[in-house]
Amino acid sequence: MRFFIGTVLILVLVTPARTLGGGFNKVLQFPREVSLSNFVLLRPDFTQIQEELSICSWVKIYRTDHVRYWFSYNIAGSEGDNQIIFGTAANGQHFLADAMPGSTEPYATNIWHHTCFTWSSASQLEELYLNGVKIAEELTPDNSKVPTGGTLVLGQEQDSPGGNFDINQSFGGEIYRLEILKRKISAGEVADMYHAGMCDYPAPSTDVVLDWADFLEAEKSGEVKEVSAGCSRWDVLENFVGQEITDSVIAFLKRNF
Ligand SMILES: [Ca+2]
Repeated sequence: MRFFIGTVLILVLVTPARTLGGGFNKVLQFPREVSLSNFVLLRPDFTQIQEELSICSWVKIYRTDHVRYWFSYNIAGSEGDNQIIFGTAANGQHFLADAMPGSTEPYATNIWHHTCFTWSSASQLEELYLNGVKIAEELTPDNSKVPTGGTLVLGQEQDSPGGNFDINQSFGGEIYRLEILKRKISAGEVADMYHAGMCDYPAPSTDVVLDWADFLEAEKSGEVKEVSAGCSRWDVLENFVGQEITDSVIAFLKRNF
C-alpha cells in the first residue's frame, strides 16, 4: 500500500498539468532544406468534429517555390484528393476533398501568419482567415461530414494515408499553437486570437479536440525539431549555459530583460 501511494504521488508530481498550457513557447520547425522524411504523424479521433470545426494555427513559411503543405488529413480509399489540406498559398487549401477558391498569391516568407479555417455542416459555410481577416469562403454540399479514421500529417501532403509524399509539396517552415476545435468560431473570435498575438497562450477551451500539446507529443520523423517561439523571457538563459552566475551576469540580465 505504501508503495502504491508513493507511485501515485510520483505520477502526480511528474505529470504536467495540461491546463497550465502544455506546449507554450515550443515551435515545430521543418527545415528549409525539404525532405520526404520530415513530418509529424497522428491518427486523431475526429468523431467530435464531423459536423463542425475550427482549425487555427500560427505558421511561418520558409519557401514559396511551390505550393507546399503544412497540414494534410487523408482517408484510406477516399476519392480524389486529401480531405483537408492547408498550404503555403491562399489557393492551397482543400476541404472535404474540394479546392477552396482563393488568391494565387503565395504568403510572405519568414514572418508569422495566423491562419484559421472554420466550418459547420448546418451553415454549410467554410471560411478561411489570414491574420484575423477573412480571405475566402465557400458553401459545402448539404449534409457534409468530415470522415473519421484518417491520418493527419504535418509537413507533407499525403497521396495515401501516411505516405506517397511529393518533395515539391514538402513543407519548410514553422508551426506553433495549432489547435482543432469542435465549434465553428466567429469572425470576432478569430480576430481576437490574431490580435492577442502568438505569445498569448490561454488554457485550452472545452471546445478543443486537439491542442498544441497533442501535436508536440506526436511522433516526429526526420529533422523536425522543437525550437523556441521567443515567447519566454527565460529563453535568454540559454545564452549563459555553462557560465558561472556572477554579479556582472545578473547585472546584465537586470539591465536587458
Ligand atoms: Ca500529392
